[in-house]
Amino acid sequence: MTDLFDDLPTLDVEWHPHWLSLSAAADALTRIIGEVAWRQDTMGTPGGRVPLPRLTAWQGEPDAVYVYSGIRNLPQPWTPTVAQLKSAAEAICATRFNSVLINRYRSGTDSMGWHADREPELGFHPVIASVSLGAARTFDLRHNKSGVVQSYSLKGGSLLVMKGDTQSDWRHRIPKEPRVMGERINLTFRWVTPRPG
Ligand SMILES: O=C(O)CCC(=O)C(=O)O
Repeated sequence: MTDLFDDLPTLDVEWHPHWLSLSAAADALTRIIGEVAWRQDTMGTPGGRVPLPRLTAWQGEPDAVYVYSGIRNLPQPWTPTVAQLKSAAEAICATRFNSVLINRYRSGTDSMGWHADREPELGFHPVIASVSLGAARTFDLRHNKSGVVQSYSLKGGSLLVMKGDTQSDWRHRIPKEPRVMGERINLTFRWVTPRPG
């Protein structure tokens, strides 16, 4: 017998909307803005290379090298506040992370397009812990086969853990929201297969 719900895609995420208190999240935002060395990377387009619509940083263990969109990320050392968040994320996820991609959205006109974190160095069924600080932004997940979209409002202090088939079966994005004035920082803690820089 076919169950009516058999075809609905299941999304393997854990959602902790109030993981950090409001004051802890605000404090972490201020400290991370100050302690991280921010980069303005570029991406290739048919018209040539253009700046990414956000600032980024990659921190981690020295051998946690990560290549995405043609950008080879050599890790910067952990900074104090990022290291604290990493330890807390490891405790709740019961796993280890050796790196983090940090994205800084200066306002609602900064964004990230549809993609999945499927690089070989992330391995099969990666656990990725996404910590948000600052202004709330919409996070869309779209199922590859059905096109079903599931959205979250990633408020400051929230934690979304993506697991299982989330990267193989879904894509995700942060759409532009021009009415959002505030700044937002997102940290995605990951385990990448170590390799020499
Ligand atoms: O800013 C976010 O919440 C999403 C970040 C993201 O998609 C990524 O790091 O792959």
